Amino acid sequence: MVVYHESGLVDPVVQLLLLNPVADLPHMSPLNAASLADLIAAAPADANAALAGPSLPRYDRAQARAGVVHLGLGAFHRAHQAVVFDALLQTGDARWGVLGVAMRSTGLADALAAQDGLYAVQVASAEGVRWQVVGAVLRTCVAAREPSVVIDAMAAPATRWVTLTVTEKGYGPALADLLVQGLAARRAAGQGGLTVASCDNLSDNGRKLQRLCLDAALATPGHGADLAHWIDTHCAFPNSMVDRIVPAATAQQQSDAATALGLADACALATEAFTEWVIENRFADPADADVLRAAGVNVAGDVKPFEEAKLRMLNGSHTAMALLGAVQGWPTIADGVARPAVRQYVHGFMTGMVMPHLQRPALPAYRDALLARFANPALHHKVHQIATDSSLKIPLRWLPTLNDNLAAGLGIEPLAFAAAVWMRFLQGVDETGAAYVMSDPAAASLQALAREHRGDVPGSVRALLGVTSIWDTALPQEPRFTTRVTHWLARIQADGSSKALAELNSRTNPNP
Ligand code: CS2
Repeated sequence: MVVYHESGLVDPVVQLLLLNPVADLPHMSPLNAASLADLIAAAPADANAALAGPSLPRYDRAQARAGVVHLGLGAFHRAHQAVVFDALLQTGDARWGVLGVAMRSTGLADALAAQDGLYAVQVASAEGVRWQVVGAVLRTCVAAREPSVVIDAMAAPATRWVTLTVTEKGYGPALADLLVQGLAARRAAGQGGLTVASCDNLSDNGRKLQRLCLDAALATPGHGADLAHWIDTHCAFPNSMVDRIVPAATAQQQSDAATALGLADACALATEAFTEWVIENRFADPADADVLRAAGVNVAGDVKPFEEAKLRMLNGSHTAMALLGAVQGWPTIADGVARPAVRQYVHGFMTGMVMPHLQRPALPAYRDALLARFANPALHHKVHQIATDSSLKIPLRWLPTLNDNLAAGLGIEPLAFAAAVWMRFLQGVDETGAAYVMSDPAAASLQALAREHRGDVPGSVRALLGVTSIWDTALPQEPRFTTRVTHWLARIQADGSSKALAELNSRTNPNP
């Protein structure tokens, strides 16, 4: 086992691993550069495919350069962008190695460092399971512990990109400060600009990040305007849509990795076969467009149709199911869509409420593929993981759909129901009586509001829809919405969410 030295915050994933150590693998060698060399020697490249062994990074990692500084080293980056960079390194293009930066938690960064940045990804779908060892992460560090490493890396000649997966709540002053310090150092060092690519589930994510950086640069004492001008003219902030379902890693993946590789991997994780990255054609180095295309990335003039479809269909359904699962007490998304009523609800929500406003082509096929992905039995994607930070996710995932439907005079029942489920979720106890802890920066204030109005449905709805950071100002004044949320919360409180859902399905959602 890796010994984690912790002085501050512990990454929840690592915490889980610490609680569930892989006790039965005490004598196994760790995955690292030396054991990878042994694996490669034992499985020559041509034999690899035939034997269907794990796919391995066969390029010379010692020659790879850290061209990418990634902020937000977590499971998602490691199973998504790092896999693309790994594929580019595999083609012999040595520019795509990654410095993986954890923002605060030290556990994963240090565990990866102890394995020379290597980790195994289990790619699991109904069709089967394959393993891939990813070699793109060359080094790791922790921004809160060693900010100068991040700033120096951003100023380094080899660095070409910064990518980010810092979650919805990460787009604040601390991030802006770090990026602007790094970009200022780069400018002072006389280096060219960077591509700074947000890979978070925000609409218009590139432009939001650009605004954050420019505002922070402008506020820099002394040379703010010059710095902002340099960033604006030399750096590119493409919008992007990223998609791959990557549940938080558990000890199960460690023991599965041990079986698959014959090595102990404290950083193993699991994901699905599906992966998609659509990125706006806006790069500091325009030649990157073709390079990324060759690795399967969709470089597009306009990301919006893809981003809207993904946020509203996938993430919108995820949040609705996560809250319902938390309230009803089923543990994973796959458990949810295995229930005919939940499947019918999600199908009806996407078809009736979301799809009419989207431009992505072939939406029925996209919807059906999503339902199949949700049903993936191998993923064990926990509803409480997705319910995390719902107060920040709801505005991005539900509000545009609600506003579009209200503006067009169309029905809004599925999301009125979901809003009522969210209100029931705030009670912190599911319908079987089991208590849970809400993980949300607004948990304390939202739960206090819910408690204050307990037993008073109209009062609860008024108070909770009055939280403008979530619901904005127009919706809470819209009786077509408020009366329906009140109806559904009353039904849920009186008869439970299953009966309420049955009523909703019988009224609005034709059986798929
Ligand atoms: C999920 C996403 O946790 C969540 O909020 O909705 O992480 C989702 O799995 C990804 O966006 C899929 O690409």
